[in-house]
Parts: sequence; C-alpha cells; structure tokens
Amino acid sequence: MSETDIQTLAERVDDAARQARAIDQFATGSLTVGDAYAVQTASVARRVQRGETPIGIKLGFTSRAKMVQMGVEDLIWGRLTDAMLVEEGGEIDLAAYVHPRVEPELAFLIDKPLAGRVTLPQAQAAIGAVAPAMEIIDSRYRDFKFDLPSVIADNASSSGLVIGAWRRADLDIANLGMVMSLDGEVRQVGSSAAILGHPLRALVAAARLVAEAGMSLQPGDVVLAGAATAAEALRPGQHVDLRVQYLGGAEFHVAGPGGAS
Ligand code: OOG
Ligand code: MG
Repeated sequence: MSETDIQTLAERVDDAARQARAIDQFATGSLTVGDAYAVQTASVARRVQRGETPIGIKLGFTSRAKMVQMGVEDLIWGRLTDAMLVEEGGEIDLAAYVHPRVEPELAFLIDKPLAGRVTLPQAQAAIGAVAPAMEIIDSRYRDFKFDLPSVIADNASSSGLVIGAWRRADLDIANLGMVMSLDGEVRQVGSSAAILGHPLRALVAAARLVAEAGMSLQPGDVVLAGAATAAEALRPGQHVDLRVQYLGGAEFHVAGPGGAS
C-alpha cells in the first residue's frame, strides 16, 4: 500500500474518531496487517501533531472472552495518549463517542525500559506499579463490526481509559477476581488469569510487539493488559464500577441524556 493510501485511511479513522461518526470498515483483503499498523501509526501521529502526548500502549484480544465476543483470534495492540485519560471517579459524555463499550483490565506502570523477547520475571521486574483499570473501546466502524486489519488500523478501538490507584507491583497478580458492575448490578465477573493465563504475559507480548515496531517501553509508560471479560455497552446516566481483588477499584459515570453535568 502506498504512503498516500496509508495517509488517506489514517485520516479517515482519525476524522471518524474526532467527529464520533461511524464509517464502513475497510474492504476485506484491501489491507495487510502490516498496512493496518502503518495506518494506526499515521493516525496516532495526527493526534500527536494536534498536541496529544503518547502515554503507552494497549493490548487487545488477550482473553478468550474478547476473542469470542468479537470473532477475532489474534492478539493486537494500539497506542494510548493523554487525551484518552478519563479521570477516575469522573464523567464521560456519550456525545464524544460512536457506540462506546467498557471492559475490565489491569494497567502496568513501566519502571525500567523493556523491549524484545523477555521472560515473565523480566517483565515483572520492569514494572513499578499495577492498577485496576477500565478501557473504553469505541470502534469507529459501523455496528462495531470489523476484521483484523480494520480494527488494527482503528487503533484497536481504543478510546479512553480509567486507571484506579497504583499500588506496588510486589503482589501476585496471576489470579485476581475482577467484578465490573453497571448501576450497582454485577455484569461481568472474571479473573486476571483470563488474560493470557497470567496478565504479565500481556506485558511480555507488549515488549515483543513494540520491538517489532522499532519502539520500546519506557519508564512512565502505561500498558493496558487487555480485557479479562467481554465488554459492556455504555448508556446515558450509568455508573460503572470495577473491583479487583487486593488491588481496589476504579469507577466513572456516564452523563445523563442531557449531556455533561
Ligand atoms: C478491539 C479491542 C480489544 C481488549 O481488551 O481485548 C480490546 C475491540 O474489541 O473492539 O481492547
Ligand atoms: Mg481493551
């Protein structure tokens, strides 16, 4: 795919995200996975040109539940910027999104540079803190339907993230209960073990994937490990709460039908 084509598609997904407007997914077979990451890189570069700061990366499809929900089998990654941060306990306005969903995750805070083929203990040693987190995903594609290259080009549907209080990473996080509630009603129950069998494997994968892209994870970067359960659609007026065993939680509100309060 030519550089011009990559820029054209990058502009299309970037505009759709900015205008909160659904677009058609790219025609099947028109994009390789390599092209799709080039589109993602170019679309995030547009954000950076507008003044956003990269803050880390996200993994997608690290759990069976997510692969089944979306019909995609491969692990993917995307980029996070400061503009995507939603204040813990804060409020989002659905007007800024196409059809957002929320999913329960864990976030890692990188303390030492990490890239390439690393072991689980090396990944563990590179993190300074871990936190309960929720990702707000918002595919820019109509009906939230996409194939693998389309979702990669669309920055892996990433739209927002809410991070709870960081705590030191000396806790065993292999199998922590995770409960996500909407308006006080438990909707998704899972375990951190659903994330690749051990959430630190998401960090091992992240180190490999960024290195393949010629990048590295740096101190201060945030890595979202991927959802432990299926995602839930967001509705006006909702209160969303995540509790993670031993780690605490995170919560936010969705503004009512009238918009932000
Ligand atoms: C793609 C993003 C998947 C996760 O945590 O598995 C993802 C999507 O489902 O739209 O973020
Ligand atoms: Mg996610």
